[in-house]
This record gives sequence, C-alpha cells and structure tokens, in this order.
Amino acid sequence: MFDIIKKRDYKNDDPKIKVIGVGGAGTNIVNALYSKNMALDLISINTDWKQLSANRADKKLLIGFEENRGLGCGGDVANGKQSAIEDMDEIKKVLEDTELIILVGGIGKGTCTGALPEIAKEAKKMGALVVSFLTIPFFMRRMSIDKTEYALAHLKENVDTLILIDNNKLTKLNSNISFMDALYTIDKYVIDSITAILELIRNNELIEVDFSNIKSILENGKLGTIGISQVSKNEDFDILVENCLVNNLIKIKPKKATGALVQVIGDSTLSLNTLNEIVSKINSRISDDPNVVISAKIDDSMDGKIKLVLILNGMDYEELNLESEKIGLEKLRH
Ligand SMILES: Nc1nc2c(ncn2[C@@H]2O[C@H](COP(=O)(O)OP(=O)(O)OP(=O)(O)O)[C@@H](O)[C@H]2O)c(=O)[nH]1
Ligand SMILES: [Mg+2]
Repeated sequence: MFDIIKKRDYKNDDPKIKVIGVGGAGTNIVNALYSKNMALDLISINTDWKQLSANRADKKLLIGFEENRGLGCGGDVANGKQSAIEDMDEIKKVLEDTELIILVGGIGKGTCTGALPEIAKEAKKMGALVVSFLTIPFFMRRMSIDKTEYALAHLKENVDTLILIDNNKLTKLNSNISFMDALYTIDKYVIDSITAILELIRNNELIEVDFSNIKSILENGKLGTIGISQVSKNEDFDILVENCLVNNLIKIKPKKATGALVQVIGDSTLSLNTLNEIVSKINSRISDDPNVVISAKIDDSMDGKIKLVLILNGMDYEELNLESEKIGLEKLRH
C-alpha cells in the first residue's frame, strides 16, 4: 500500500476528480491514463500484488490480502467482494473529499466484478457523483453471463451513470480482430471518454458550465454513452451528430435519452449559428423534453474543424442490446 505520491495540478476551486481502476483491466487503463498527465487523481485497487507493483497510479491499494495473499481472486467474485469489504476502511480514505469518482474495470473475473460494486456503494454513500466505465466480457461461457448479471444488478443502485462497453460487439464488427487489438480499442475508448469528461468540466472558455450543471445531467443518469466525433466546419453536421450516436461498442436508442451533455470545440471562427445548428440536430434525435447542458470551447489548433463530445444518459436497462437477449435482462429491471 502506498500513499499518494504526486499531487495533481488542481486549481483552488476545481472539483476533485478521481479515476479508480479496479482489477487487472481497470488498473491497466489507469496506467495508460498516467502518461496523459491530467488534473485528476489516479488510483489503482487490485487483489493482485504483481500487477499492482508494476502500476503507475498516484495511489495503489492492495485489497483482500487476508483472503488471497496478493495473488488475485482467480475469477472468484465472492472473493473480490470480500476483499473490498475487508479493506473498506482503506478504501474509504481513498474515496474521501472527492466530487466525481470514475470507476473503471472489466467484468468477467473476480476482483472488478466482486469489489467494484462495493466500492461504488461506498462512494455514493459518501456523496460523490459516481460514473463507471465497465466492459462486458465475451460471452463464451455461461459463467461470463452470470458475472455480468451479478455486476449490473449490484451496480444499478450505486452508480449515477454507467457506461458499458460490450466486447461481443467488437468481435461482431470485426470477427478477425486480435485479442490485443480488441483490448486496445476498448482502452482507447475509455481513455478518450475520460479525457472528454475532464475537458468538459475544466475547459469551457466560450460557454462555461460549472460542475453543478454537469452533475445535474450525470446524477442518477442510469445508462449512458459517450460519443466523440470531428468534421471540417463545411461538412454536414448530421454526420457529426450521427457519428457520436453510432457508438459501435454498445447499441443505444438515443430517443430514450433524457439527459445530454454537449461540448463543441472549434477554432476562433466558431459561431453561435454553428452551435445552434449542432444542438438542434441533437435535440431532434433525443427524447422530447431532455435536460441538455451545452458548453463550447475555442481551440485554435482545431484549424477549421469542429469536434463534438456528446454524453447521453437516462436510457434504461431495457434499452440495452447487449448482444445478449441471452442475459436475463428481466432480472435487472426490478
Ligand atoms: N479492455 C481491457 N480488458 C481487459 C484488460 N485486462 C483484462 N481485461 C478483460 O477484463 C475482464 C476482467 O479481467 P481482469 O481485469 O484481469 O480480472 P480481475 O477483475 O482482475 O479479477 P481476478 O483476476 O479474478 O482477480 C476479462 O474479460 C479480461 O479479458 C485490459 O488491459 N484492457
Ligand atoms: Mg486480476
């Protein structure tokens, strides 16, 4: 167990943000975020000492040593859950004094599936806004489906906005994709999304949004998705919006979205008209009376291009198409 070794570069009134990776997949993503040097605290929580010792997070927490001697959970969900409960006092210290907690991990084995819902529960209890990025495992075995059901059922009440990434979709899109490329694609999506959330919170010179605006969208947001897309400013903005909605890794029904966070980034020629046009295209694609927060930023390096970050949520579990009517979504609705 180590203390925070590096204080991130917060301005005084910045909301405190922590990204917490849980288990192998989650801590790998935290590791990749490290080199981006963003103003957030990076925490890795794992039952596997070897993986943790090679990790570059600001704080690393080994949990469940009594249970498994630092050797990981070996896919045992009960062990992952028990590991979190055993070390909850240490976990609470990590969660303290934080406005936004982003939990990251891969469902399918023991640590993340078992421990992450317990960590989420505590984070919510402590009053943080909790957003989670989770990958759904390849459904090669019944056991993966059971674990997915377990994780989703236990997260439902304890996460404000849950962003799922379905590995099965990835293989459907490209059946020849190598395992390494699949992991890379997923990791990149999560990293780009976290970067976009951070940008949205911290850098909006043109139209400011404050953290409470953002919180009003993400709070109790159920299922969410993030799309990022870029076009040249002379292109059709339908394409810009459509590319944000066609999230390849999980199929969404935007018409059900009740909340939208919109960020538009362009060079200094970005006009109010352009913003209006983009927002009205988004409005026509989502539910009738959505809660929409808009922010805009000038970045001269965009040089004639327009970038859109679109976070939607409020979609219910019924709207999930997990490549898996196979999984008992019925169970999750109650
Ligand atoms: N995207 C991504 N997925 C990964 C990575 N490493 C593992 N996974 C997947 O994430 C799921 C969970 O695996 P791990 O994170 O290794 O499991 P764990 O939570 O550490 O659980 P235990 O090893 O049983 O303690 C599996 O479906 C893996 O295939 C990674 O670096 N990136
Ligand atoms: Mg592991």
